[in-house]
Amino acid sequence: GPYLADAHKEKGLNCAACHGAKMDVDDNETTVNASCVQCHGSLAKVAEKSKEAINAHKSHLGNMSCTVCHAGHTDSTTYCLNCHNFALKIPFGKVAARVPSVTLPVVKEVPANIRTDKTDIVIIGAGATGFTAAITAHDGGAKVILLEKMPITGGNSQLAAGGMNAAETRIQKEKGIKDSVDLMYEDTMKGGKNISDPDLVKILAKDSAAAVDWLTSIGADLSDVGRLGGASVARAHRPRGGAAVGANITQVLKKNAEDRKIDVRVNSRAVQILEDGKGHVTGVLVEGKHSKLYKISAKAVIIATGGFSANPERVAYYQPAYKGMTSSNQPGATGDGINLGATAGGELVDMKQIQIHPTVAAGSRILITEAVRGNGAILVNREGKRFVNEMTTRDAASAAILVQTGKSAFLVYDEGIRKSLKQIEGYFHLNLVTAGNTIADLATKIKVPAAELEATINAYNKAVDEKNDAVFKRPDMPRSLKTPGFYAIEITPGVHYTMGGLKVDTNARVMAKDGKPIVGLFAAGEGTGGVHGANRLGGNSITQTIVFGKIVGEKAAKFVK
Ligand code: MEZ
Repeated sequence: GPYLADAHKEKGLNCAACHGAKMDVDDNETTVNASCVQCHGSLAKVAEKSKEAINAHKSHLGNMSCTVCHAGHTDSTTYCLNCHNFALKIPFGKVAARVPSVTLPVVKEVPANIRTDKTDIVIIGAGATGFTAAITAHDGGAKVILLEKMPITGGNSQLAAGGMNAAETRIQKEKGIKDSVDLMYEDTMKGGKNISDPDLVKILAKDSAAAVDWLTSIGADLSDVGRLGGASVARAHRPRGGAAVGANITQVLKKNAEDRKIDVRVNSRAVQILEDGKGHVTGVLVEGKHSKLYKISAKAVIIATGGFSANPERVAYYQPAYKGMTSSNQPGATGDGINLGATAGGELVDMKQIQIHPTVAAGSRILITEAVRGNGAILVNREGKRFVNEMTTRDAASAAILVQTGKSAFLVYDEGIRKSLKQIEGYFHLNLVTAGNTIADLATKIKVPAAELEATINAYNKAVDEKNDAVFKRPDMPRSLKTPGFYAIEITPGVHYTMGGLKVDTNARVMAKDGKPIVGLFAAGEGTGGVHGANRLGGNSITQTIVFGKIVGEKAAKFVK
C-alpha cells in the first residue's frame, strides 16, 4: 500500500461502507461497485466531470464497473492501457497495466466437497457468441450461466468495426443492392481458399439475413451498408453513418441479457470441462477471482471463448513468421477455450490458419477498419505510390504491405471519405492521423515525395472517373480523393483473427477425434474452425457470432430438455 482502501479508511469509512454489512464479495464485485456508484455517481456522471482530452470514464467499451480499473487492496490498473498508450494516471495505480498472456491452471484432481452451483447450460465466454447463445437458450426455456474470465464482458466482439456481412437483407433491398445467399457463399469459400467446411459456410450465408433481422428486433442499428474486401457487393451492415458495429451490438446483447436476468459472471475462468465415466459432459470447474475453485453442474457446456490472436507465443508456434507482430485483439483472446475443448477430447482443425489484418495503426494495437478503404481510401507506400488493389482479401493486402519499405504504408483519404464514415473521427481523437491542406502539404508531413503522391492521387481519381483501375484492378472505387483536407494514417499488418479451432458439426456439437460428437459439449464463434478456411472475409466474423450463437443456443436448449 497505501491503496484505495487505506484512503477511504483515512476518511473514516469502515469496511462495510464499501463491502456492505454482510461483507460478501462475489466475483462480479456487485456490492462494492454499487457502493462506489452510491458515493461517486454513475460512470456517466464521473465522465461529465473530466476535462481530459482522453476521458477514461467515457469508454468505447460502454458501461463498465468501477472495479475493472479501481482496486481497494492492490494496485489499481487502467484497463484502457491493455491496448492504448495514453499517459493515463489512476489514483493508487500503476501506469502500465497490460494483462499478461495466461495459461490455464492444471487441475489434476477436483477437490471433494467444493461449492457446486447447478444450471442447465454453462456458456464460457461473454462476447457476441456467448451472449447470443445465452439469450437464445434462455428464451428456449433453459437456465444458463454465462462465464467471462476478464473483468468486462464483450470480448473482441465489442471492438468489431467494419460491419456484419449478410445477404438478401431488407436493408440491402431498400438500398437497391443486388446480392444473393449463393454469392455470399461463393465469396466466402473463395476468400477462404476453398478449404472451409461448405456446410458451415452455407449456414453462415443462408442465416445471415435472419441474424440481422433478429439483432434489429432486439434493438441493434444495422441500417448502413458498406463494401469490404473480397465481397462482390456491399453487404457489411453497420449502424447509421458508418459507426462501429461491435459497440452497438454488444451493448444491445448485454442489455437483453440484463433484461432477462441472465446470470453473467465476470472474473470467472472455466478451468476444466467435467465429464462422467462415459465422456459425457457434466459441467465445468471454475476459478473465480474471489470464490476460487468451484463447480457448476450442468447438462451442457457451450464454448464461446474466441481465438488466440492475443497469445503471441501461440501465434508464433503456428506461424513463426508472425513472431513479434502487433495484434488488434483484446487481451483475453488467448485461446483458453480451445484448450478446454481439446482437453475434453475435441478435435482441432486449421490451427495454422492465422489472419493478419493489413491496417493496424503503426506502433499500436488500434485497428483501422477496412471500411475506410471500403469507403474509398487508398494505400500508398513511402515512395508515394499505390502498390495493391486495396479491396483485395486481407492476406493479399497484408503480404503486399510487408514487402514495402519499412514494412508499413499510408492509408490516404480526403474530407469526403472522412465525412462518410463515423468511425474515422475516433482516429483523429486518438491522434493517429496526419492532416494536410493540400496533397503536397500532406506528402511533406509524412515524408513522401510530393510530386509522386500528387501523381498517384490524380491517376486514382482518373480511374474513379473512368470506372476502371487499369493497374491494380480495384473493383470498387466509391469516391475520388478531391476534397481538402487530405489525411494519412501509417499502418502495418497485425494479428487479427485465428481461423482454426474446435471441429464442430452443423448442430454446433464439438466433434471428437473418432468423428463422433462429445455428448453435451457445444461450441461456436472464433474458437471453432471450418467457417473461414484459410482467410476470413472482413465482416464475416460478427455474422458467425450471431448465426452460430443462435444455433448453439437453440441446439443446447433442446439437448438439455
Ligand atoms: O471483420 C473484420 O475483421 C473487420 C470488418 C474488420 C475491420 O477492418 O473493420
